[in-house]
Amino acid sequence: MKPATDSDTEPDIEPIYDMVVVSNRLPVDYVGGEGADTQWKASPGGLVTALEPVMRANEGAWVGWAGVADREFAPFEHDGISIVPVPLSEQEIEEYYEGFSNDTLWPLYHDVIAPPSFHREWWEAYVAVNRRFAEAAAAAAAEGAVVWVQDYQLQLVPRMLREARPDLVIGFFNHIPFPAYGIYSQLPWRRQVVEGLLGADVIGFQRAADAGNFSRAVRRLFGYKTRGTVVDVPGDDGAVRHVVARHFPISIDAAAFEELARMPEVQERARAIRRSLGDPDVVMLGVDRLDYTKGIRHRMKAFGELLRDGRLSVEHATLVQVASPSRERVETYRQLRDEIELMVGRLNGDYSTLGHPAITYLHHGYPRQEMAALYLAADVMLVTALRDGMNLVAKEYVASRYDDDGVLLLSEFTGASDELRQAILVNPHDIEGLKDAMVEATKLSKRERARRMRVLRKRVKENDVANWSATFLETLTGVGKIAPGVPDGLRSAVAKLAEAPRLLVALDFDGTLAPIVDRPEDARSTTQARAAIERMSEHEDTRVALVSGRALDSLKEVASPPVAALLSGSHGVELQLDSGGDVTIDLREGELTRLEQLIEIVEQAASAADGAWVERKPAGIALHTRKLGAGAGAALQRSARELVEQELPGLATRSGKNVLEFAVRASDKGEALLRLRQHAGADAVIYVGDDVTDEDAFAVLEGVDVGVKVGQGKSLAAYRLNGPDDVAELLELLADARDAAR
Ligand code: GDG
Repeated sequence: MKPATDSDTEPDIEPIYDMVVVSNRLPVDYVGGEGADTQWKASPGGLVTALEPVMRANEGAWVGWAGVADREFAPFEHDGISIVPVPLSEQEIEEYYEGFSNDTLWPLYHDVIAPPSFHREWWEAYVAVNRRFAEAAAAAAAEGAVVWVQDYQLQLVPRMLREARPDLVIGFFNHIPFPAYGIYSQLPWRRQVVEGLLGADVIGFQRAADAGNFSRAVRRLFGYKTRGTVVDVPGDDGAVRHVVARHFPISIDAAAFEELARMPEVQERARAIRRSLGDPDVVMLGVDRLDYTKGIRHRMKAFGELLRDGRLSVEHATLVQVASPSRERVETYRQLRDEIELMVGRLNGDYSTLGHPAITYLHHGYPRQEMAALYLAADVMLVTALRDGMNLVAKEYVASRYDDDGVLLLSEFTGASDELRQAILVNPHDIEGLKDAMVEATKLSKRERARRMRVLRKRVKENDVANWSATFLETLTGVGKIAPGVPDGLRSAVAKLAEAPRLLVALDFDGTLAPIVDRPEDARSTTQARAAIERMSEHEDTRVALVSGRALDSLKEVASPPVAALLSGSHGVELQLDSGGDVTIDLREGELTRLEQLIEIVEQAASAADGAWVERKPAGIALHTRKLGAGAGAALQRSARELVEQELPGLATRSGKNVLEFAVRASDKGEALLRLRQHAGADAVIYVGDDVTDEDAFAVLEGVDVGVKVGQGKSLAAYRLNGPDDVAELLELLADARDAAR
């Protein structure tokens, strides 16, 4: 295969995804095979669990590396999520991943526990690979989409994305700590990295302290103003962009862990584990990736000294250490493994007796179920990290202990220690203190264990991973600020609007008046909205307009608009200004010919794919791919687009969710609204819509006009509502106010 270079970055994907996650690794691993026989296996990490529901609900795409060098894969669909693989060459894996990410940034961000290496060629590879990820994300993201970039390997992506696609809403989450400026400032590329991050709208960290360190770095390096969690970033045009930098502590799927732990076979396995260890009184457990940040040596040193001093004995207490293999090609990690294995050998040689191991050391990865059994088998969980963004193991242990038993010993240098205050908190550098805490943990009464564990469990259940992603995305998209009902600000704006002598009430249909349904022909306005519209239409000085992307005929069919309503269909191409009157669209000769050709090309392309259907519109055609699934749908859209471009270059295209439209005459809802306003002679306009195409209409509002965006997503509208029910309430308020004003 040809090596991945900067030039072959044209990803084979349509910009149709409203939600795009970008992370170094994909949620699937390449297993083997070629072409159609390529096999993939889900790699169920915490992030996948957290984002799966969001991704499915939004038909999202996931951009990342497949975990194998020098291979290119076309985008595909896996379990309802569209996967967009980004290729990495062997050299890039060495320089960008093992080098700059894991041997420069990782040690630097973990308070230089190990010395970071700085190499200029690693930095160059980091820049090049970040650019490739940014390009892939830009290619997949629909207009106004939300793109959520994950972790320290991709810190330059937010800015690169913003430069390419200013329309996007960009979030970034840093899973590891962000160090104090004194340490961060060692990085030769410290300005570029902060600039990279500031391309995001929201930058998330694990702890408040991390967010504070970041804000300080911004002030020191650029002198930008920061107020609380907001950074003011000046743009080239003098305008200021507000970037939020704050903490969003990550968590786990607590219910899933509890469910695992409650399985009878897991409990039986937990008992078997204890028996195999010689049934000691106390099982201590450590579970970590084999990483120098995790404090594995400190914990073993403390345990060894307790055995040496006779404060613990192997008949009474044993230590199980799972150290799952990690980054084995990085030299520091090889050395660490040697050191730990030497220590384990020594301690076991010195203290184990037949049938009573001092330390059971396991250099393996285990299935989740086995992890749950280990958690259940452990009386004391040792989390002694020297620095850790969060530490999910601590939370998994707590979630598994539905029996309210077990003791968590937790380093205060983990993010988790901010929340899990009822753990026995330790400073792992203080070996004497650590030893005392370990002995204390073995001596806690059952009652005290239960008291602490109940509080810990409550905390982990309340802030689970679904909560984490929802909170982050709410902050990012502004949806969190949409309270149910009509907000006060909008109420007063409506009161003012109602005083206008002539008012135009312009409304999108699908998703605004009518809830979104599977079959477009089944869409209907809410009863309440219809009633309010009818009331307003009775007054000659209030004109109601429906402004839709649907063809006018289809709009009339589903909306049954009042006789007096003005109608705009096909994104403004069709206008009906008098009931029963002529639709103002007369295609010129050339346009008619092009339309016929267009219909032929698209219908032929669609006939090749089962489930695709085309909708003829007066000045264009829409290709619907919803029933094909995202992967096949995108492929069909791609081929249709290519065919049309070849045969009829220069046609207006518009891609929406599962639909690709071509038109022989370009128009949009903004142009439609200007015509409608003029026709109605309106002094003021209110426009309500939920779609990206409604943004063209919001863009032409002025003065006292009111724009209301329904649902999440970036918008020019000044107000927001949750959905059609709240739109109905708004229209009722408006109808009342209009009645009262006369
Ligand atoms: C980074 C940050 C932050 C481990 N061994 C096995 C296994 N694991 C699972 C654990 C846990 C996860 O891996 C490890 O998560 P941690 O949070 O403990 O640590 P990092 O890998 O360093 O993760 C960290 C995290 O990102 C999330 O933001 O908390 O601070 O460093 O879920 O259970 N899972 C299985 N077999 C193993 O052998 N199945």
